[in-house]
Amino acid sequence: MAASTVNVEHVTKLLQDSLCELGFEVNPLKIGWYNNVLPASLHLPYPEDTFAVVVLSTPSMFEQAFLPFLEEQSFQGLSDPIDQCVKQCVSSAVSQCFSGQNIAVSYDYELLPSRKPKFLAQTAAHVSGAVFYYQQSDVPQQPWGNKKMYGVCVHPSFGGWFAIRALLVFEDVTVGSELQQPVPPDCVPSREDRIHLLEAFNFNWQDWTYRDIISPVQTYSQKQKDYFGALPAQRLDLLKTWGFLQKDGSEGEVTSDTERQANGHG
Ligand code: B12
Repeated sequence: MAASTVNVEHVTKLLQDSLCELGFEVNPLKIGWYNNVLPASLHLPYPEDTFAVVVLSTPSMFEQAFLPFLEEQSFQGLSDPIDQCVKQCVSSAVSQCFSGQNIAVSYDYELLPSRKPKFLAQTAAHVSGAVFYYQQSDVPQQPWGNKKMYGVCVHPSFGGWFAIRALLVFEDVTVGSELQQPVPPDCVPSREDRIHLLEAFNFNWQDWTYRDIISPVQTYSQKQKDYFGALPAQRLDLLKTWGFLQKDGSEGEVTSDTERQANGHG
């Protein structure tokens, strides 16, 4: 299919209509914005005006998409239930809204054969303007010496109570100047708070205090906290206690390509 231009608002609204009620947020971007901040080895192989959308899950995804997904017994065992649910929601929205179009969908947990992530979720979310990605380099006179500190995104409404789930690249669609790059909302402007944020994310991520660096409009429900607070093997047990899985363990072991499960990316 030849490259075509697109009405960005129309495409974004179509996806939004389908994914918002499931607790997702969609944010448009151009591939050039993403590639511009990355070294060539991490570029996505598309022209800079290529249209893309980054998909985030908000706190309501758990109740609006995940519990119904379990209820429908769509869970297959073998891979992470949340990943399966997100994949089902995103791929059915894509095929309903844009059937026949070439759309490359990458999920946060997918790796290339080189073991690099298929896309850098935090960079994509930052350049789309959905969140601010706070990195070590955003702290003047860093107090950590040579220690590598992982960066963390903060959402202006949800603080850290969200996850970045997928990148959709509309391979045959280019956009022009009608899509302007938004400035991400800097909701942690002070050096002190940025230090506090990065230390909480790197040293105490299990206590989730980094998620409350700003006052969020909504956090995860207690049920969702129980789920993401559990290790993967315990999560299956939780699902069993909630009545979603058979107690004989016939769904098998949950495995994943990445070690993310041990950390419970929620
Ligand atoms: C591998 C991985 C890990 C690894 C390594 C972490 C790392 N950051 O490298 C481990 C296992 C340690 C890990 C742990 C966790 N992780 Co993790 N992880 C990932 C994963 C899969 C890839 C990250 C990665 O490899 N990045 C590569 C490095 C090199 O990228 P980078 O540091 O950003 O560097 C680039 C930028 O600096 C960019 N750049 C340069 N200049 C500029 C300028 C600008 C303006 C911008 C925007 C970019 C930019 O260029 C660099 C590359 O050259 C992502 C999902 C994904 N697909 O991205 C989740 C992800 C980063 N993890 C996430 C989370 C939540 C966690 C945990 C809290 C676990 C949990 N329970 O949820 C812990 C916390 C960290 C800790 N204390 O251990 C979330 C972060 C959400 C957020 N709010 O930011 C992500 C995005 C997953 C998700 N689905 O939302 N994780």
